[in-house]
Amino acid sequence: MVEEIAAIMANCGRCIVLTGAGISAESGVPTFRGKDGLWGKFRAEELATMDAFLSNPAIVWEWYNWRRELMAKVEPNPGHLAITEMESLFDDFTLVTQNVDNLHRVAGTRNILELHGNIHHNKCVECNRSHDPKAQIDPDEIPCCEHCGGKIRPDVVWYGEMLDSAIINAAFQQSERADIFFSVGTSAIVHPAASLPPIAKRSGATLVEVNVEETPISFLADFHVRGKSGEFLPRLVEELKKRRASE
Ligand code: BJW
Ligand code: ZN
Repeated sequence: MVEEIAAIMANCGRCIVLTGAGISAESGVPTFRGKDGLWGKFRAEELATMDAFLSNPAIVWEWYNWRRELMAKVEPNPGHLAITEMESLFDDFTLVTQNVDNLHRVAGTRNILELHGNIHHNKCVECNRSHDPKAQIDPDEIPCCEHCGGKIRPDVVWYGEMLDSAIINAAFQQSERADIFFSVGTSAIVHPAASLPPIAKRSGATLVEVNVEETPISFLADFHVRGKSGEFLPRLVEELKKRRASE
């Protein structure tokens, strides 16, 4: 399958890669769903909401402090690095990520649309103004915004919140124009990100899914690679490089 996909890629001008938590799993970052998606007795879905923050900001900050600490220690894996190399092999390449862990940037990928924000940034819960990125926030003394007195929260997108319109619109536009679209390490259930692969497919792109499991979009994929992104993507990039070199 590697050769077949690389052969198609070699004739493509526009490539999009959509990533989810699975690409960072091999770096040691827990995914959201499945058995790793539990934190104490809470599910991620119960903590990543405005309601949770309003009713118990301390526990939400404890969760984010724990994740920030973990994410500050981890490093990009061969999957992230392969995507960076892939970018250098296309004139038109966009990485759309649902991840907030910053690992794609650390890996050196440049054209990135971060759909769900960045866990290392802070903003005001009331007025949305950005605040100093501080590694840890004391859950018992959450700092307040100097402009409006609102509590400081992580600058990420919780359930029920709108995504940044410029970022999601750019992701929609690029998906409509893609020649080849990779959906990597995402359960493809959280919208609007989950609608990007079907949009690309409808617009004529070849759809490749790389996931250790089946997802709701697997049936749409032209190629469903059932395996780890950190193992498959480096092999694919090597194959593509060989083809590009012999052009
Ligand atoms: C590997 C691997 C390896 C493991 N290699 N693979 C339309 C229909 C129905 C509902 C909605 C809809 N439109 C909007 C909604 C509501 C909601 C939604 O989608 N709910 C669904 C659950 C049904 N969406 C929203 O609320 C969004 N806002 C919005 O649309 O605003 C307008 C609106 C408002 C109100 C009502 C209606 C519309 C916002 C979504 C924000 C999501 N936020 C989070 C938290 C971010 C902050 C943080 O990190 O703290 O984003 S939730 C969480 O899920 C996080 C992730 O980015 C996101 C996606 O998860 P992901 O990345 O796919 O991870 P997993 O764990 O689910 O999957 C990992 C995968 O990797 C698995 O498949 C593994 O098999 C695989 N894997 N190891 C390859 N080595
Ligand atoms: Zn404020």
